[in-house]
Amino acid sequence: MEIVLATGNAHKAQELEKILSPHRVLIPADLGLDFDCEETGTTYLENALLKARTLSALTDKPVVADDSGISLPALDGAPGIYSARYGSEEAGRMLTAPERNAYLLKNLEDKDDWSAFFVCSMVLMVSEYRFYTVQETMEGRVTDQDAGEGGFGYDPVFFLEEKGKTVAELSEEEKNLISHRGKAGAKLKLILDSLES
Ligand code: ITT
Repeated sequence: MEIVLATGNAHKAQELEKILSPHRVLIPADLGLDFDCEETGTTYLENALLKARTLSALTDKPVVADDSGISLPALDGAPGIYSARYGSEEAGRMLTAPERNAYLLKNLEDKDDWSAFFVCSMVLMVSEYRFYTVQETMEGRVTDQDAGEGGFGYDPVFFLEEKGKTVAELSEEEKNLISHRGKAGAKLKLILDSLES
């Protein structure tokens, strides 16, 4: 099946292409669509639904949207749904991923608990009144020993005890097997398979 992904994040699209394979993942630009969505929700699910609805209004094809982020109990759940723009308001410009990671580490300087978890809320919208939602997590901790070139965003500073590595040190396949996005996508893939049969 051919689906359109409601994202402006090229790394996410790359990951989802593998996760949902052999279903074909298009991005809005492939269809000449100008997709832009203000994320005004107060939860991951609300934002994922907003992105899915916005793109669904522009195409008849099934749409997948994902809203994700990282949360730290020591920071009362921050940055959470604001993970993409964490620290950017204070800086007066959009920070790069390494700058955001440095900002996170600075905010953790006086904290003992560096445990963290990623969340991914994913929506498959077939039509306005037919959609499926999944939300998954990946647990770990933030490290100041950043490592690895893979993945994106907070991956170089997200350490997995059981692997002895950061997420950025995992192969794409390894990350997809255990990540918040990989697990959510695997469930939605089963639904996509069932829609096709
Ligand atoms: P779209 O909304 O256009 O899909 P985005 O990057 O703004 O792209 P989100 O609103 O879902 O996406 O924000 C998620 C942010 O959380 C993302 O920019 C990363 O900083 C972080 N993030 C999410 N998943 C991640 C992952 O698997 N590894 C590392 N960082 C991740």
